[in-house]
Amino acid sequence: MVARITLVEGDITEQPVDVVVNAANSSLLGGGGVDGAIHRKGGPQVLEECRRLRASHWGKGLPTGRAVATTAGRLPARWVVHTVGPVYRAEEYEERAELLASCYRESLRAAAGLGARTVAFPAVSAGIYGWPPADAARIALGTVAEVLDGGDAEAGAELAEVRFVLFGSEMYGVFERARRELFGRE
Ligand code: AR6
Repeated sequence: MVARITLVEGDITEQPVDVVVNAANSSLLGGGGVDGAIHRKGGPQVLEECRRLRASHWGKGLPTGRAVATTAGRLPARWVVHTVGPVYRAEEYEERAELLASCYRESLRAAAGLGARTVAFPAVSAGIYGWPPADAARIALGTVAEVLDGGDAEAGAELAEVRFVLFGSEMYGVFERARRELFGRE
């Protein structure tokens, strides 16, 4: 099952997958990092759909750990699933780590609901939100593997590939090490 998890170094806005996951903030109105890149390249259609989602459902903001879908505008993907990662805070580690895991579960559930077979994730919370990369990688890979292994039948069954798209060789190396630690050499 873990064979369906792949790691690539690159730019998530260039991935021709069914779903690209965005590390958004609760406003859903864009920001820096990967969020900025997705909105820049996706164009006004993505922002417009985010605005509509805010108006209809998420006037107070999308809660941390949740995920919602829009189409992908000019991106080569078909949809964007926007999820809100937790800001890192060591004093509230357990609670926030659970929220980070929830981002991956909820995003995969949303992707499965769209009939997606291929999904690309960035390292949610591991940039501006300050999550230590090695720990972010363990939570990301561990949670996705659980879903694919059938822990969540709703989310895992149809997914052929979950791709982590890591920005830069350093983050790629961190994920590669975490993958080896968690799953060995399979
Ligand atoms: N493709 C793949 N990964 C990328 C890309 C890209 N084009 N650009 C950046 N990354 P971040 P967060 C990496 O900060 O920590 C925004 O302002 C980046 O190097 O994008 O969840 C939102 O609006 C890092 O490894 O997301 C929120 O306010 C990873 O993506 C806040 O940032 C995540 O970094 C969310 O912070």
